[in-house]
Amino acid sequence: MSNVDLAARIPNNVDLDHDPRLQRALEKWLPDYLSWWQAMGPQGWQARDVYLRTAVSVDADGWARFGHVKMPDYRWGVLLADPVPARTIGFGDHLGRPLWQEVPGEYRNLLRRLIVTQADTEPASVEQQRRLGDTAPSLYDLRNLFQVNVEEGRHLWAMVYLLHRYFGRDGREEAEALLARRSGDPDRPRILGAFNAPVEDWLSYFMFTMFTDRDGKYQLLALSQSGFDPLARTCRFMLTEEAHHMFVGETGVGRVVQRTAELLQEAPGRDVRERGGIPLDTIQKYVNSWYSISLDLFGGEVSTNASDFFASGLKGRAKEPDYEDHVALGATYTVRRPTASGGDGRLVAEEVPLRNAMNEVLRDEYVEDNQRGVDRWNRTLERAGLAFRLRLPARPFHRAIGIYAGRHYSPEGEPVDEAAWEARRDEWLPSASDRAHVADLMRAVHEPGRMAGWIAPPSRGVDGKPLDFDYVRVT
Ligand code: BYC
Ligand code: FE
Ligand code: FE
Repeated sequence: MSNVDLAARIPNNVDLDHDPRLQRALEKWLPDYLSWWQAMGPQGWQARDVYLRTAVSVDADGWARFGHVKMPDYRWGVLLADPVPARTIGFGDHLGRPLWQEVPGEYRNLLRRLIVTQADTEPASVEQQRRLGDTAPSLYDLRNLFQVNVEEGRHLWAMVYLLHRYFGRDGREEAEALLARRSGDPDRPRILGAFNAPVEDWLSYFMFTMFTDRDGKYQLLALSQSGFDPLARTCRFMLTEEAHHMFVGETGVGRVVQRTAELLQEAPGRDVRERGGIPLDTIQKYVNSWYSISLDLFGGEVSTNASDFFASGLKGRAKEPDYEDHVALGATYTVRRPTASGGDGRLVAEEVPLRNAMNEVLRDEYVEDNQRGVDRWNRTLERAGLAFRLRLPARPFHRAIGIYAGRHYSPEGEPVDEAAWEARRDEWLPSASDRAHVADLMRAVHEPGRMAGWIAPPSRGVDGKPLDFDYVRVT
């Protein structure tokens, strides 16, 4: 099963050549995908050679091949992880029953919605990042941007395969619609909030890959547990690629922190802005912004959708096998919700049925994972002898989805009224002048091995190559 047919027009390990109808359908979608990629993918770089890894197998060792390719020639393939022997449905009402290899009729709409929502984020992120190539701080970073972009394209392929293979005509229509929506377009926006937010500078890009791609990691972990086996296997392989996206984010922000720390050490007390760096409090505001937008991606704290996804066996918890109780009936979960409407927003603990709190359970794991990254950034500050520490804002801060939406909270989680929010907003979220300063620093650096002045070099290159390797051939 794990043999990948690389000679095929669509590389795959799903025996596409034994299903001519499906193969024709996907081959018909391929040119539409390529037109979308040309129109909405990295602008101005399609003809350049980029040192990219391509997934060529699903074996843990040696699944990727590196080489210079032009992005439109990237081999976007359909790859499913090998089946897990003897796996059965691991949670919900069908616990212990055989996995579904075809769509269970009663859950068709629920499942399609999950797949379409996941799928929609992939091209959305490519659209959000399409102009960043103009201002990359180094060829190393430029290459990493394009690597992430082509892999998000492959993630779209992964989901479109499921839509075409398992959902007939509706699936084909959804696959077309995925190429028609546009990030940030008021008339046909992408489905989820964060995927309509502009990503205009590289600090935002690193925050996006740190926080928003990490939502991807947790949603994919939850879907990897799915009783619908093709979805589980697809997501399992996507996670292999996803790790690099978060590496780009965490080390990207880490290198900015490091550079700022160096500038502060060289000239204590001086404004790092004058020396071409990004102030720590600006970095904190970008954290506040992207972290809170990404928290929204987990959906409401109390959600009947989440309960349905879990009960049906379609979407589990990130580490479902680690729990003892896989049915989650009768159990409760404590959420801190604002006192009833008209109240002042103070939070009171409330017990809710565990199944309804599954979004929050997943968010808990996500928060912890982020904290580990923030702790690593703070170690850099500590080593530099600086007192400043970065931190994740409290969960109610700046939320648009769920029980905190429509109210205001400080980064410490204290309720604040409208006037206080307006007065302090620029302390908590990037202000126009913070954005202007960051925008001003965004200038492309194209000399191999050189870095822009606002970011430290990475500790090593890609695929064992030196830092001054020609990761992207600019001419
Ligand atoms: N923005 O019951 P509720 C990735 C909607 S990222 C706008 O509270 P539910 C990637 C919701 O749809 C991973 N709308 O939430 C990262 C519902 O609408 P309806 C993407 C939102 O349904 C970087 C209503 O509000 N994968 O891969 O339990 C680069 C009430 O919703 C939002 C997935 O998301 C929002 N933030 O949970 C590239 C996995 N949140 O039904 C890629 C699949 C909620 O009233 N999706 N709404 O019309 C899901 O599991 C669920 O749809 C969600 C929402 C967790 C997203
Ligand atoms: Fe993805
Ligand atoms: Fe990603």
